[in-house]
Amino acid sequence: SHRSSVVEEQLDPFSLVENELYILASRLRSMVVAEVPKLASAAEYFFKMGVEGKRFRPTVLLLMATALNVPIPEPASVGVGDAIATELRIRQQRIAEITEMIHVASLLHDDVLDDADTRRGIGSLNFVMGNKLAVLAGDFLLSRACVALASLKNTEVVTLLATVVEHLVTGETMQMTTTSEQRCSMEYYLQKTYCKTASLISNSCKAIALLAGQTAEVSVLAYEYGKNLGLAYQLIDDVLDFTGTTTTLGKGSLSDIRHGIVTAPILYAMEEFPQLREVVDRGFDNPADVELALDYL
Ligand code: GRG
Repeated sequence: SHRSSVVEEQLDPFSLVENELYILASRLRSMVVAEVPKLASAAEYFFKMGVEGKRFRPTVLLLMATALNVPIPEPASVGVGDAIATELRIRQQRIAEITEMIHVASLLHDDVLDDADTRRGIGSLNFVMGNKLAVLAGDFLLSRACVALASLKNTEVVTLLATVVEHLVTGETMQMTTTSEQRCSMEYYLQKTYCKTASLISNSCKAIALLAGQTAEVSVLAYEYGKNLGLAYQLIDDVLDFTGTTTTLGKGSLSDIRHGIVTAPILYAMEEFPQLREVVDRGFDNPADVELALDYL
């Protein structure tokens, strides 16, 4: 019926930001243009059509902007309110772009560190162009993100997103240096996951709220929302590593456990089956231990 189609339309929040995501894609492509041809082709690699990924972060941020932007009262002269609202929204679009650039930079460096050969269903940049260009392309994206961030002229927002980069580096280091004690700790897992995944989402959500002119109190709520969403996003990603296929993941499944990385599904199974801890303690160097652990899930 007409009524149900209206309801469905209202229930599809993504349609609210579809056009802006389209604009974001082309903005990003122009923001990552480099002068030196090799660097240009490396930097643009994951901004090409068809390999942009899910665009989860920009989607969340633009929806957050939609939820928080209070309509600006129309002043006496017609159209000024609209102009202010548009300017505000453009600044928030910049945050969505910067966030996605930081995210892609971290993916490029991550694939070098992990020596991964696939990403988003195609060859990783390090696989296609080598480690050196992948590292440099990541640095280049980060630099372009910094310049875009500075142009917003909002020191609080600069601090938020610069701190995220520290968190990404910290999370990756925590993952790399996990001791056997830490491997079995849910607290360690959550701290690492905050740094690796949730910090970028939570702090960029907070930046959207601040730019919307919301109070400190509301900006903390936006932060908390982003943090919980980010943790949930990583938990689902962890489950998919066990249940997904190469086609759905864009990479091989069981990659975490094969790299000795213990994620939430194993931690929860260990709570239920304490005998699993022995297997986890051995570190999953032996493929038979991977099979053994899978039996508990
Ligand atoms: C240079 C900024 C920078 C950081 C260096 C390597 C590193 C430190 C951090 C890596 C952090 C990392 C890879 C975290 C994983 C985050 C994550 C959930 C990635 C997958 O995100 P999706 O599924 O990917 O949203 P798509 O492909 O859809 O964009």
